[in-house]
Amino acid sequence: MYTQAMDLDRSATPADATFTSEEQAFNARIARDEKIEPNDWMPESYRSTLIRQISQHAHSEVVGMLPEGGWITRAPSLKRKEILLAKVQDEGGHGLYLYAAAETLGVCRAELIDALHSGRAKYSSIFNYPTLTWADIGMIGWLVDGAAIMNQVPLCRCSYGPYARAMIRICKEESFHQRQGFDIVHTLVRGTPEQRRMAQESLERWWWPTLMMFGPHDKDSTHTAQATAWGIKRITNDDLRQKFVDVTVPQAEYLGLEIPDPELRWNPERGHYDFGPIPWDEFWRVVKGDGPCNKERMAARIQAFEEGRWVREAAAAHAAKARARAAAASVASEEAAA
Ligand code: BYC
Repeated sequence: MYTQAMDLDRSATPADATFTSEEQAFNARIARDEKIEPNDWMPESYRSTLIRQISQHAHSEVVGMLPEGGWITRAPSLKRKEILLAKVQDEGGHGLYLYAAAETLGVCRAELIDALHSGRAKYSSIFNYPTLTWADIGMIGWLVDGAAIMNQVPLCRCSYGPYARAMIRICKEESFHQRQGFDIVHTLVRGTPEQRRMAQESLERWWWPTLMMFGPHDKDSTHTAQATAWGIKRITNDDLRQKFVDVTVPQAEYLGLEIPDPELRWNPERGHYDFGPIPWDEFWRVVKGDGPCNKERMAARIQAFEEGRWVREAAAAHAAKARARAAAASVASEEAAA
């Protein structure tokens, strides 16, 4: 349902005499849709763009555990609790694959985490909204994971090998997450009038923040043109947002829920749904740190990081001792052989 066509516009790849021979070879590989691997030559700006995007993506997965994590103890049944626990663990795993993919670009994880904790790195705006009711857990799965899949399926064909390969596994898991969210909402809309109201109220809070997840309009997007030329981004922010709206409106109709947009209507000439203006002031406020939960989210992440410090230090001390023992054993065996 969320699969994308992924043709890359080859005309976007320049073959210019002002490029060095290394750059020309790199551009030719991008034009042939070859994967770039960690030890291959790459322009520094390609490397830094990937570090920025992959680490922000990793941070989003890890911060994204918080809004749902708070509902694990309050899930309405043992089955829902088990599913939610597994989903939140999956998000932690996604963060780990992505930090590992970023590390292949020569940056260390401690630096990336420090950038998050000090407010220098971004993470997805969506995780700065509160989860007030159980319906919000359904909405995160249905809408937020649905939007994430729409954005991430094209990244499975990103030009950087380790990122593309991490995304394949992540997308498989996100697909399950989206379905479990839809199942929660589907159950609520078939429940009591109060449960239906809860689902509708939740949709009203999550709809616009979900559309903002795709990032600013293409005309305001700083990175899209270059990221597309490099085969990192395959589909623009606006095109992905439109695909998401087109897929989601019929799902909302099936659920009997009303999307909170009076301007939403099918446009037969465009073959797409038209929708109303996105509240970009709110988006930038949230991105700049002034959303409903930014401070709470960062405080929770920093606390978890500090509470886990002794485990990391103990593991590092154990690894150092094991290395020293192995080195001593190898010296002893060399002496015995001499
Ligand atoms: N929130 O030039 P643009 C998940 C920033 S986790 C905050 O279009 P780009 C899940 C952008 O960084 C899913 N900031 O940028 C987890 C840039 O600022 P900088 C997370 C945003 O990179 C747990 C500026 O705005 N997914 O699914 O070409 C539970 C201009 O934007 C946002 C990913 O991370 C935003 N929403 O395009 C449940 C996917 N949007 O960096 C679910 C990977 C934009 O210059 N990332 N900005 O200071 C991407 O695909 C791209 O980075 C984006 C933005 C489409 C997000």
